[in-house]
Amino acid sequence: MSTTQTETAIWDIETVDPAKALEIETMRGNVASNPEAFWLEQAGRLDWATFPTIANTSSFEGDVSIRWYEDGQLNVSVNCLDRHLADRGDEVALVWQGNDPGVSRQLTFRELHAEVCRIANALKSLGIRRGDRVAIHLPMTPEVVACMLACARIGAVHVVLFGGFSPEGIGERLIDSGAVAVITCDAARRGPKTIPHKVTIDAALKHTGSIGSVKNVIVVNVSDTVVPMLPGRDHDYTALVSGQSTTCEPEIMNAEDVFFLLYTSGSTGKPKAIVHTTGGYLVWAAYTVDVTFAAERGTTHWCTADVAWITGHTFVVYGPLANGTTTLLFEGLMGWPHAGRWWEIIDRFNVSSFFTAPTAIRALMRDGDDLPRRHSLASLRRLGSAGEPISPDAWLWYYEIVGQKRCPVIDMWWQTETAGPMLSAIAGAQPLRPGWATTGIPGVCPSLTNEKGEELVGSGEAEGCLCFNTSWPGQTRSIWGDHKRFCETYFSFSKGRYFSGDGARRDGQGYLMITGRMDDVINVSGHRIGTAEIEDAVATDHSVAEAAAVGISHDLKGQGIVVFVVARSTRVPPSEAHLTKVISERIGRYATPEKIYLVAELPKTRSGKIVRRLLRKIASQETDSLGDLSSLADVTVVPALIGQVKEQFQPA
Ligand code: 6R9
Repeated sequence: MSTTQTETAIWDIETVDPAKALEIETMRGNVASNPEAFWLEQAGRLDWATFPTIANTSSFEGDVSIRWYEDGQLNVSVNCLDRHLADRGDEVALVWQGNDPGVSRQLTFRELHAEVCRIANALKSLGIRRGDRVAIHLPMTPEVVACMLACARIGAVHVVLFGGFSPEGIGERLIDSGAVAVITCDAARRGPKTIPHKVTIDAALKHTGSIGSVKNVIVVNVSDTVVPMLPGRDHDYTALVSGQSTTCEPEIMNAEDVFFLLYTSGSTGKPKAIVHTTGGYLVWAAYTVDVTFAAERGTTHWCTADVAWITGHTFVVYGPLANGTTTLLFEGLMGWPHAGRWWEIIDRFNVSSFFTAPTAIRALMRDGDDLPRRHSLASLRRLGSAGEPISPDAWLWYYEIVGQKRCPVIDMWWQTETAGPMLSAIAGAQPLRPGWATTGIPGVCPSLTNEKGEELVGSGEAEGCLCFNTSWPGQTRSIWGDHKRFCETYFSFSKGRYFSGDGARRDGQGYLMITGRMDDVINVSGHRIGTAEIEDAVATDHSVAEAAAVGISHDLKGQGIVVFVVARSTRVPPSEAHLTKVISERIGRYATPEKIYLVAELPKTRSGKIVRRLLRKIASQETDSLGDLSSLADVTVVPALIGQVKEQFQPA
């Protein structure tokens, strides 16, 4: 898949620091010999009202019950704020860079604490109580972080929703979660555009009608947009919050009380809300950020993910703040008002760890090497990537051009369901290898099974379905309101294991490479080909910025392959014949696509995942039944794409 030469080059780079390697080896040894003791020790990363005496009481059998730190009690906001007040209260907790390059704000732990208490008191004044669900529908502004923490303070369950969801999409989620309140804004700013929020919520609430349970809507003024306000239901955020007291007694939660719900992106069918609970989640957030990114005090951590994604929850909000490090929040767009915007922010705020998704890396790569080279980027120490497989090409570009060959690139594999990274290289402890999500972090037990769910035992070369044999503190407890679906989705495939839905390949050293979602497998005349395999092959060609492969039905072969390609430069686009040759040479003739479409953009969710379901429909000329588009970052991509495909389509 990746070029052997490339792999060897990086594999040989001496990144191993013997002291670090020993530290991680010791952790692995400890967790293997006494997992209870290891995980209780990790619980010591937090301040508990009642320290737990037991760690893991989970069972993957029968009615699946995942439980951690059962007799522990704590409050998340206390761990992210109060406990830092004494020794770092005046250090910056949150750096906010506004959409407008001239607007930014910094909040110390003390300031953020005061704001969180004010909001918590405001929520209580509306009758919102422990266990109530509160939907948060805000752009990347300081208020989104403060509101999440305010929910945590009073024990309310937050449900953060993407700004880009349609009214129907939001309405459905409000009904499913039983939300009693929504916190939104007038309208969000995204680059040169203003995106309506309040009117979307109004339409969503119309959609929920009498089955909806929302009693209150709180509206933050983000862009001075005049919006209709319904007396009795709608409240202006400033008027409601500013006069409140800056102290608020935290609600002491049981470790297994529900902390938040998060809807997974891009899935078809009824939306599913992944349930995370309080104690295990926060231990896991604190642990994973520290182990993978070394959360040192006084450093600034920037994860570009939207907070409405699991990566935003764990790597923007809870992980950094629980560790007492500074987290950066950026309201705007990557390339606006100029292509070097991200690099400018890194230099301006001395970002030390930077974390983004392969889709963004590919887009930055497309803009060329000059832009990052024009910036110092000297503050960077670690680079992270998650969300999709990263091609060796993009990995190397990130490493060489952004990291200047001095910052390790950490490819982390995780899911909404896992709450934090499960597979990840640990800088210094092991050699890095582009395209490989490396190994399980200490405490997780990945395994591969065949298609019948039987474990491919050992650590030798294999390819199969990625499972986990034991629970971890941040594991999802259920699907909200549908535990049966939870058991079936994750635990029925392989007895006694959590099945991730992804495929993976293992090499002789136990390194794992993600081959893509198992449902993204295309079966051409009996040959099973992962979409990622085809996309990686296409991406090795330098003319290609991005590619997405889908299967369409084919009379003879069962399925045929269609590839959508975004060229790196519109001046010298690759030819279809050339790319077809690249694919058949790298994978085999059986992988020869039926058609390659050159397109300007691919349809993506706001977390950057390519929506292949939609491409499949477009490739099959089924454009009148495209289904729910609510998770798309930009719906205008769809008609453009249909037009480009129509132009290039030649009936067989
Ligand atoms: C964090 C997040 C989960 C799915 C997951 C997998 C893909 C995530 C990856 C990766 C290859 C990585 N994925 N990280 N694939 N390499 N480093 O993305 O959560 O939105 O729930 O998506 O994303 O397919 O199953 P989520």
